[in-house]
Amino acid sequence: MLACPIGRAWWPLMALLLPGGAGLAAQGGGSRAVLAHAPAVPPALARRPPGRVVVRLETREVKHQLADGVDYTAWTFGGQVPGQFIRVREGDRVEFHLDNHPDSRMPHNIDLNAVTGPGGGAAVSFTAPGHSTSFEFQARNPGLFVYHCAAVPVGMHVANGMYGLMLVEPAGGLAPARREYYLMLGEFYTDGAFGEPGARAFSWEKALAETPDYVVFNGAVGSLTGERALVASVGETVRLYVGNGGPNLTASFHISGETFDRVYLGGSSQPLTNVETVPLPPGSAAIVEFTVDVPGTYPIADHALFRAFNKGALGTLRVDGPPAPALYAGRTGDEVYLLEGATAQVLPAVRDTARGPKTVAEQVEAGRRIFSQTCQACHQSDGRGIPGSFPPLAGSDFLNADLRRAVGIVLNGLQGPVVVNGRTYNAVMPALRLTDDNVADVLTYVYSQWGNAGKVVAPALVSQIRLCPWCETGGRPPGP
Ligand code: HEC
Ligand SMILES: [Cu+2]
Repeated sequence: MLACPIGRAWWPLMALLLPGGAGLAAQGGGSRAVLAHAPAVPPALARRPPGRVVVRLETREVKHQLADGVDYTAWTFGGQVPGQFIRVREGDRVEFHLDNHPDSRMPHNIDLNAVTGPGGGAAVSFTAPGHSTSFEFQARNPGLFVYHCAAVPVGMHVANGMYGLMLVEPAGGLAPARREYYLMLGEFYTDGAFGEPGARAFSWEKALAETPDYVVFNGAVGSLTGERALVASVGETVRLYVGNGGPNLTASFHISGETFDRVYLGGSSQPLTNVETVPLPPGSAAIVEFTVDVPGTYPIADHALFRAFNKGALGTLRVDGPPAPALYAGRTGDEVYLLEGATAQVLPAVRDTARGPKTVAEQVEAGRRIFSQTCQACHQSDGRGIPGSFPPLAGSDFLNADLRRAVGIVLNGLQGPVVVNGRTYNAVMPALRLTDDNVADVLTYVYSQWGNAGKVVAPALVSQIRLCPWCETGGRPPGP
């Protein structure tokens, strides 16, 4: 988002000429704030003087997709989880309207942590279905603040998705940043296991025990992966507005491979610098800034890792641009690591070649061990994977259709959407550091199990594919 170069005197004209072009549009008794759905952020406010701003937010109860095949009735501010991003300026007088959709079954209200006054507006904004309430406040403290519903039972309204962020820009505006994104973590407590398909309902027991099935960015598993990954180019400054809606867990916001240059916790004007992980208790937010220097794919995660890999709190930042070998040289070696004096007996995965190639039975046996050490954590010991996260290898049409592709996946990893037995998975399988023998054995094992196609993979084929990854598909991993 670039700062608007147009001076103060031009501001009123700008608002008329470009409704929405700079965060506000002209309207009767004030200017109407432009709201945005995550991961978008409304445009910067062009350093205008403080004024009267009208914010209209609608509460709606909607059918929401938590994960592939998993539906949930979310309660929302603006129709999505998280709620729409509100952007005003320090000193603005905000005329706030809360509209509760006539189809709602619940009354709702709003507690804005940016408001100075009892309950942050909750007491005066209680709104029955089909009604609209309004109240006014001055945006006094600059910073990034959470808002949420505070109608009883409060925890349940928040657990159903009723939270969002409001930015109060400081009087002098924010420094220009090429990219701005809105990310919010939240938990879902359902009457099913993670990924269990169907229409799921809220679980009071799990919410009380603080054991969510889902911990996700922007309301759903996969909201920031594949085609929805965040993007930037080398040299650009990225500003993330990151919040935690909770309702229960403290988040540990992290991007793997990117140290944050500056982190402004809540409304602080003093940044923390060179931060690896940002602690975000429920009901808090931070502005996170960094410049991207090395191209590639960066995992965005809650560093509480079972939430990231098993409950959904995983996204992607894709950076394009020229390589930067001075900062990051990529892999510079890959060889078998043998303990000094080790023999084939103590390291059974490496075989005495004098005995000739392994029999298929030997390959399957060796592959079983590699599978339990390397693949099982994700694909599970019975090869059935975890719905919504890790695709099955047992009876996988994708695996059985193309042996060379399977070898390529084990060598190079896989990301982006992939359809296995009619279900789409969109996650990341890392490249695994295995020798050619290991890859041949583990795939021979996988093909020999669970009704799979019984193919045998020779180490020589693996070496050939390693030398020429994705040869057959012109250098790109084959898609669905
Ligand atoms: C860290 C977790 C993880 C590990 C470890 C892992 N995988 Fe995967 N694997 C995945 C994910 C996630 C996908 C789907 C990736 C996507 O959505 O693009 C996948 C996809 C696959 C696929 C293609 C889809 C299918 O179900 O047929 C194959 C084949 C596969 N993995 C084999 C293996 C083998 C063999 C190993 C062990 C040598 C292994 N994986 C280890 C996570 C993992
Ligand atoms: Cu509510």
